[in-house]
Amino acid sequence: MKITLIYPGITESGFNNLKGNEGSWINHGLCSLSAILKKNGHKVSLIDLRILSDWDHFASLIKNSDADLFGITVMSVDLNAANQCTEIIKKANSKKPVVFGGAHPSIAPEDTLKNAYIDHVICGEGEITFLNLVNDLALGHKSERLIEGQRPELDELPFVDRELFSAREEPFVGFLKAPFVTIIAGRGCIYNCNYCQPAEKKIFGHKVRRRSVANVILELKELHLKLGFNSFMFHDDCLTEDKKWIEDFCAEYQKTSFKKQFVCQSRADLVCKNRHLIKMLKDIGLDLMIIGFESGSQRMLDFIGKGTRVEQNFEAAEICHKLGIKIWANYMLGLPGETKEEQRMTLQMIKKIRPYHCSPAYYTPHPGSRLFDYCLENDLSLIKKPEDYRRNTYEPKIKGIDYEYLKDILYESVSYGEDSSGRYGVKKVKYFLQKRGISIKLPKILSLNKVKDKISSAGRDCKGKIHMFNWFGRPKK
Ligand code: B12
Ligand code: SF4
Repeated sequence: MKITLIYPGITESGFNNLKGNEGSWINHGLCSLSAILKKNGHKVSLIDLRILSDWDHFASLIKNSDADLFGITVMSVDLNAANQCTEIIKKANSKKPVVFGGAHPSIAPEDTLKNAYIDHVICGEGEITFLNLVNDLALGHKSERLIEGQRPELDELPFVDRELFSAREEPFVGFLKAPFVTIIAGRGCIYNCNYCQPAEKKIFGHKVRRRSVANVILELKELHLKLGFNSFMFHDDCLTEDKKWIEDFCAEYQKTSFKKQFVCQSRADLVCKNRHLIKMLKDIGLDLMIIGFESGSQRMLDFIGKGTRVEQNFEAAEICHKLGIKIWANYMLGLPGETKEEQRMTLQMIKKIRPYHCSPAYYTPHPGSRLFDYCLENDLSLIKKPEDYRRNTYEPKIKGIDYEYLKDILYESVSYGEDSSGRYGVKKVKYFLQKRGISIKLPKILSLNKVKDKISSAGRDCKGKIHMFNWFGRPKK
């Protein structure tokens, strides 16, 4: 069969825009589906909405398409875009099946099925079940509309088909050397943060399934031969959760004699608990650690079910500083019921942590999480449409939060990021002057680190495809 997979991830940046360096990243879910379909003799192509000019462009591709079936990956934010794709496909040829899968269908199957154009929805992991469905449909068999995905043995899956996406993956911070790749060593998360779970458990189950160390190393070696990459990032939600796996990985990785920078995500409590693991990871190339510190208020950390303590946030940061690992700090502002005092506590926390990069978000309720349900039950959400599920710092999300006040906190907090102090320092001054009715054009001042980042980014891509991170500069729509 000829299958066209669709990546509809245009909600944040729109069409014709591999916006920000993350915008260039492959979608591992689709690449994994593609690999198994191709291995079983099917032909697979991709429509990546991010590189199209508009809906007419999409419609013309569909009109000329010889695909027998379309498969669309859907995060909650992209639901409208995915539905629009389906409508265009069905208007062009109502007989071609459209299959939805991914986070939103797994979390909210009934909501997904509301779109009568969708032929099948696969919940959870798709490799085995989608392949079976495609094979059945090829034989003219009928199948259920809602199908529960069967979990694969990760080591038995072929490596993801990176050629599906035409764009080169770009590093998202300047000090990471290109070529850059993203990789996933496992699926699932055992933790229970209220702003996230049970979504992850609905997609991947209650346990973490990790690929064997040998399997991951083999993929890295293959990638080294094919792409000669210099840096990489683990997408795993919490890579350091399995002590034994990390120890084995570090030992085996050392044997490759690779000298590559890498990035992974972890939690403050785990960094504190297993500092020797963090040292081992640093020794083999860990240069940046993404940590969800989330809040400087213990009451808020407890409210979101993070399972960490504010003191652990500080201790984890100290461990990283001592080891020379840069910190990418995720934190939330504007949680339901958060007081101004608590917001200032988060600001103070960021000041003390001294991250390399500050990555704040206004708390955004996401479908599939307990906090999302809490916000609905208590009529707290300002979210009106799926697109509003994007996490950002320019759209109010929760009733009762003083977002004007939060802006002060936000700008001051980001100024403590090592990479952005200059830029946000200027933004901050502008913002405070504006508040006093003074509008001036300040020269663009960059911190030394930002200058270094910019130079290395520019060197990486002379076609100017790279846009530097712009989390905060977006104008209000
Ligand atoms: C990497 C990642 C990103 C990357 C995506 C890069 C890319 N090009 O895909 C970046 C950083 C850009 C990103 C952004 C966002 N992300 Co994100 N991201 C992830 C992360 C950590 C890994 C995704 C992944 O590769 N998983 C591994 C693959 C194998 O799993 P998978 O994609 O789910 O695919 C499997 C199944 O779902 C299914 N499947 C998937 N698609 C399809 C299609 C068909 C047809 C079928 C049959 C099956 C199927 O089969 C696949 C194989 O088993 C996940 C968390 C996680 N652990 O999955 C969050 C996650 C997907 N992201 C999430 C969110 C909220 C966002 C943002 C909205 C955050 C924001 N900044 O506002 C944005 C939205 C971006 C957009 N679309 O506009 C949520 C989604 C929740 C939801 N309700 O939709 C998740 C689940 C994290 C969480 N727990 O909150 N993200
Ligand atoms: S936020 Fe991270 S640590 Fe918490 S449950 Fe979700 S994936 Fe796990």
